[in-house]
Amino acid sequence: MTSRTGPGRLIFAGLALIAAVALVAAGGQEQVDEDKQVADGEPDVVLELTAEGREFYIAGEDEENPDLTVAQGDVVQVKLEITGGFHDWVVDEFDVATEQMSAGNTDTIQFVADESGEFEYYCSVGTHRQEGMYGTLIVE
Ligand SMILES: [Cu+2]
Repeated sequence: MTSRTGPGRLIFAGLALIAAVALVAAGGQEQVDEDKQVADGEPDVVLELTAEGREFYIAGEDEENPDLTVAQGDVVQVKLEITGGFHDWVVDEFDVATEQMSAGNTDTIQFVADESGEFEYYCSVGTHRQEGMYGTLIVE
């Protein structure tokens, strides 16, 4: 007989949870962490980024993994469009991450850059970060 609490059920529950989190993330306005992860209201800064290979770009520009500069206290909106491969955009210190997405998809996140300093943004997919897919978010 199969057990109702066997590993298969646990895996299913895990997948359902991941799906639920993904749905919330896709909604954009739902709040995972009201203080930081999602900031309501109009952004002070909108960063339109693309990702392909092991590089992020400011949309329409050529510099690979560019420095991104914002002011402390800014509500920062990041629109990430995947133009090749499978990627996300993460900054640990601000607890922000887009969805991991394949080419053709876009995700928008918003957070408050409430600490000054230099922080690494990176792609958390596979070994992309180790392969150089990161840059610097400067909050000044
Ligand atoms: Cu990546």
